Amino acid sequence: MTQWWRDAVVYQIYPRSFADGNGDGTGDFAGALARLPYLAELGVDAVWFSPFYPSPLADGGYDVADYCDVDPRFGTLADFDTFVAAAAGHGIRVIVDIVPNHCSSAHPAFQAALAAGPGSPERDLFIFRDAPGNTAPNNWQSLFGGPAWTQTPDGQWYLHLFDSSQPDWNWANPAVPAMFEKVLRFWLDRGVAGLRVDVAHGLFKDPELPDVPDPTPSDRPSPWFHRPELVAHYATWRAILDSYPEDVFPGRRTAVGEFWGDEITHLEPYFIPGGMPQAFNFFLFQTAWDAAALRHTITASITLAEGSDVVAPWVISNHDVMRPVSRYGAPAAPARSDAEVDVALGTRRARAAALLLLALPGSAYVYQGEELGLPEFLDIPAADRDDPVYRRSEGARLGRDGCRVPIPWSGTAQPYGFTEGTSTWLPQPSGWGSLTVEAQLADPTSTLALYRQAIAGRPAGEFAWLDGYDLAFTRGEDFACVLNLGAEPVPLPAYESVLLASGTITDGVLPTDSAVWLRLR
Ligand code: TEU
Repeated sequence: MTQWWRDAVVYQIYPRSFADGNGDGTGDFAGALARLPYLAELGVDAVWFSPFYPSPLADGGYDVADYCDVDPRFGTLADFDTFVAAAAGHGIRVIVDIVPNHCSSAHPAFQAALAAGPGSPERDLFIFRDAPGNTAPNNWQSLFGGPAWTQTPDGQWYLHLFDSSQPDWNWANPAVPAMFEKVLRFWLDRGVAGLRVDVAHGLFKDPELPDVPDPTPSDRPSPWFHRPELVAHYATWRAILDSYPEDVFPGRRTAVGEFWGDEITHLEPYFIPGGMPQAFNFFLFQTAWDAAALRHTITASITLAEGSDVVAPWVISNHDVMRPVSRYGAPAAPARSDAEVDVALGTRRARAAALLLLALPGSAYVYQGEELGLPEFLDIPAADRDDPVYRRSEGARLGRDGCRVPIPWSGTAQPYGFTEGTSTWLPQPSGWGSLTVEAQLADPTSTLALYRQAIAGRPAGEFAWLDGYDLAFTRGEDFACVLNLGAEPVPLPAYESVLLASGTITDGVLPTDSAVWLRLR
């Protein structure tokens, strides 16, 4: 059976912010359904929905209160099924987000654990501990800031690697993997093509729960990340995926793990035969705008996947990180206000990065709005900010709201066609009229046009670095992608034609901060 995901382009939908179908200012399945033709025209092979399950939305839905239903704000299970069927009609597969490390404190199992009290089997589904005095059981810190433990009224503490409203499941209790197997089957039986696995390097914890010398949050192997049990665990999930027939669409079901690491080597254990089919490669966007550094990252990434049947999709943005335009447009330090971003510079570089992303071998994930070249909205008023990262860090970290702003579809002012209502759940900035889908569809030089052409014309064939360039490679016999990250224009190799360019090519010269796809002679 085909492994369709090996070279697919997958589009990430953040449901709250993609398209609103009922006028309440929050995105939903009805809105997404109406925009399916847009996705089909963009040419993507699949969409991945960030969580849409019943949730208090304390962490944008990554706090799940029921893994097998749809939050009424997004629609119903029937709306989900309608979307899956309609997407299939456009040749688009659907991937859902599984959040196995933690749930919402509103989940019935956690509520039952609170009620049942210390020592109960209900509490053993989570990680509850006694601790002497008024100090937490150990020195672990939440990734969102502050201690990773919260005390309950009866004195016991529970572990949460993220927000205090996101208690961690106890994966050492066999009831937890058994429950998640049912969740997987629930969605696979509904015809989803795959799963995105949240915090895939989490789940299992060192049972001793030891103090660590340096509790600063990081993604290196630790008593809570990259535990050895994970590899065998994901082999069982792969077996479930592979047990599904090729009924709804050609090819196997897939799963993509959100494995973060501080170093590429931290991901090595997952690249084995029979591992989770895909493990995100976040190193591309974590690498500075520097040709040598990017070249090093790309080589290491390709080497990582060699010899395994695991794919490491390329990513330059998602709902957790600053949008590329703002990242590349404020190279010295992460910007904290819109005034610090050189949008023109960032846009040139983000367009070049898109041609890199879509020319590299293997699959690529595109986050909604990336194809429009949206900048981060950094100047969101404090009162409107929603991300728990902002709240827990008391503003020391701005959080991720700026990349989650509702998509501008049309018109020249807020809400830019996102909703038929007047307001949106997060504010949109003024001045996005030229960035709307409508405006960009009318402009053959737009970033949207670039993405559409690049997705339609992705190269195939063997990857090889092109000698004599800082950052250039060939695919097969006659395709080349050349990037210029330097300060001077770069003369291009002899070519038959320019297939696609992120900037303007004159006299066979590639301007700075741009990329080109060439048909070689
Ligand atoms: O993100 C995971 C995440 O943020 C950490 O695992 C990661 O280690 C670190 O932040 C990167 O250095 C996922 C979701 O994508 C995110 O939106 C959620 O907030 C988070 O899990 C909790 O569910």
